[in-house]
Amino acid sequence: MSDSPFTNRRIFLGTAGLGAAALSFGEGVADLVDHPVASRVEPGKHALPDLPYDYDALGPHVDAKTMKLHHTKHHGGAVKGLNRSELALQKAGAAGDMQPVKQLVRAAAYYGSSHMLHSVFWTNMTAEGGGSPKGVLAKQMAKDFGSATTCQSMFLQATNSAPASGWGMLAYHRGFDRLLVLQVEDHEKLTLWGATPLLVCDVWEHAYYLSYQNRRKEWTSAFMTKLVNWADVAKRFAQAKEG
Ligand code: MN3
Repeated sequence: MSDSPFTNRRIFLGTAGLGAAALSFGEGVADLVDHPVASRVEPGKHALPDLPYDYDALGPHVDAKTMKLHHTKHHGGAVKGLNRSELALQKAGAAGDMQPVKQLVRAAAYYGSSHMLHSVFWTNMTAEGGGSPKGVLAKQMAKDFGSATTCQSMFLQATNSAPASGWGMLAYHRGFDRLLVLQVEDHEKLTLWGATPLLVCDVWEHAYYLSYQNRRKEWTSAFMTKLVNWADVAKRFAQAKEG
């Protein structure tokens, strides 16, 4: 079972059978982060990255069961869905069959974006997180939003009001040379082309429901005040600016 754009999205409470999935753990998160262009991934060869910490590392702000479900079933399901879509597209291309293309390119965007955003999300958090952004990133926030605090408030407002299956995002747009606050619907909609995600907060219910139930604002507040790894966000900003 995996999240699907075409079937029931709210399935996670019914997928409690953990540990049975034969997921391939391959490339680390850093490979997606540090070499976003140089490392080619062949169609169907995406791998679920390991987390940079244990499943219980972010307690009490995110419980271990949520982390394990989220990583193995939701992110893992997205990796499988992406691989499946890509291989089906390859097969359709080889057979000269264009009929399934419409559905498959949509599925690849959905699952592929889920894979990308979750890979950023895990590294955006740390047990010793929260506090204030510093250095060049804080200066850019002040330049683009008036202050780093305003940027953080706007990020939270956008995240709290994102679609039920969605994300909040702080991104850098190289063409504008500016930071942007965005919302994401599902994983791939409401984007602005050319924007590189720096900080993302998952507000699909699977990200927080076991600990926070319907209290999304408590989750996003804990995310901002206790979990955000500003050093990772700053690193991503420097890389996005370099191009
Ligand atoms: Mn998620």
